[in-house]
Amino acid sequence: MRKLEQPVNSRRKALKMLALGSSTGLFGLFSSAKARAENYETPGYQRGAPPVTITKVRAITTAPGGSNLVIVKVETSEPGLYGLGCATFTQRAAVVVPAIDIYLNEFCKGRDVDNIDDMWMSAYVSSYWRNGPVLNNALSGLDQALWDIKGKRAKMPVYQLLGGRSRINVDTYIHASSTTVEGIADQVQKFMDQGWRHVRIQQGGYGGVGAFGEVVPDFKAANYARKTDGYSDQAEYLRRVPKMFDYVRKKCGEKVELLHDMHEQVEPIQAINMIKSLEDYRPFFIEDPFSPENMLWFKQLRATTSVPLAMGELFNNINEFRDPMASQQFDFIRCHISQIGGITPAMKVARLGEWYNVRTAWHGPGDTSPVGHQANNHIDLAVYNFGIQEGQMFNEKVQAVFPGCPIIKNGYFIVTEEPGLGIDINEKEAAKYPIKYNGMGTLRKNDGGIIKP
Ligand code: GCO
Ligand code: MG
Repeated sequence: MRKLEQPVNSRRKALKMLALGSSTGLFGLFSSAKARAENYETPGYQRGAPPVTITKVRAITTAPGGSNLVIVKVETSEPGLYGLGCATFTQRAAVVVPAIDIYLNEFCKGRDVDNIDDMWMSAYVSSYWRNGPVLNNALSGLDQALWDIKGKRAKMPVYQLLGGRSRINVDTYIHASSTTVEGIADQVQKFMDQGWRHVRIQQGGYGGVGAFGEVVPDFKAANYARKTDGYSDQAEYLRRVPKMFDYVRKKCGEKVELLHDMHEQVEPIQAINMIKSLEDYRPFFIEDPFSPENMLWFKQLRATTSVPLAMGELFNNINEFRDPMASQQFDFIRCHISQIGGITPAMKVARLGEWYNVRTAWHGPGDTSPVGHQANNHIDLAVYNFGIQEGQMFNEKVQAVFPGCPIIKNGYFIVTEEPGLGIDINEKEAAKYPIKYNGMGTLRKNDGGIIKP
């Protein structure tokens, strides 16, 4: 069959069509991207108003209650509008400051305040290496401050942005600690009379430090290690805890919920045996039976006893607790929410817990700042699977530094309807209490071996 010669002009026409096709294709491509961009409407409340941007991210340190606190202040392009967040890593407070003042400030300047999750994730990966206590705390300060700003702009308390109220207020537990069981029982009774339903009982410091008489351990007699190092008689501690529960239950009755923090200070197998021996005293929860390095032991603990367990103030990242939560190896998640990066990740942890009946019991002693406590409280008020909140009473100095400090009434942290996190900072007052450069004390066994604090 004879091949048809293509007339020149038809080839030209074909080439023209081809070019036209591809340019329209290209035009289509660009126009579709442009068209897609056009679908992203400037939100109504922004139309006509330039987006509110971050002008400065800076750290404020203070220690009015004795604990080193780090607060992040995010200043914005809207006059008078700023947000506060907690970045408190009390044992290394000074190293969190440059992560905020140098890196986060540079990273955030000029950016829109509204896109919190995007800001969180972009800042989180911007260091490439991530998931550590210093950078997570800095990130938390930024994150909480952005939620504070969004609440102020929406003229709503943050809990409303997190889904609204799920309960009247935030039930708390308070600490009863004394070197004698009589002293502990008196405090428990006092707190019950003041309206608390949940009380944590500790004899002496963690691991019973200072409660078992003046004992000179062998390592001190041998002048080994520093004079300031502490000593814990683990065996004595393990014998005393059941006796403490027994005495307090007999003195204060069956109704009060009793909690205890083991602070991961004994060998895992010892912890399992001791917790089993507490079943009859119905603890509300036993906290930190193991250190985060010993998560594998939870399987055996779970198989040994049904005493409720709480874990997690030392957790920094999802890899440490996602699977143990999903396999229900403990009942309460105790994250120090600035240690995991703030409200944004804490809400994700709470939601994860909901599906596995793991309730929240966020870390909240004196080295969570009042701003951090407000962040805890707003989450606690909103999420379904709230368990209990560690309570803290703030002295006058702290209240003077932090106007809007959360208060406890009848055992409840009261969350107000103030916009944002409902708390402020008086920087002049804060400057009166400079932070100190101290870490956690060192604790040793009789022979001088280190005990994880
Ligand atoms: C708790 C904690 C604290 C920590 C302290 C460390 O349950 O409240 O265990 O007491 O030891 O926050 O700085
Ligand atoms: Mg604890």
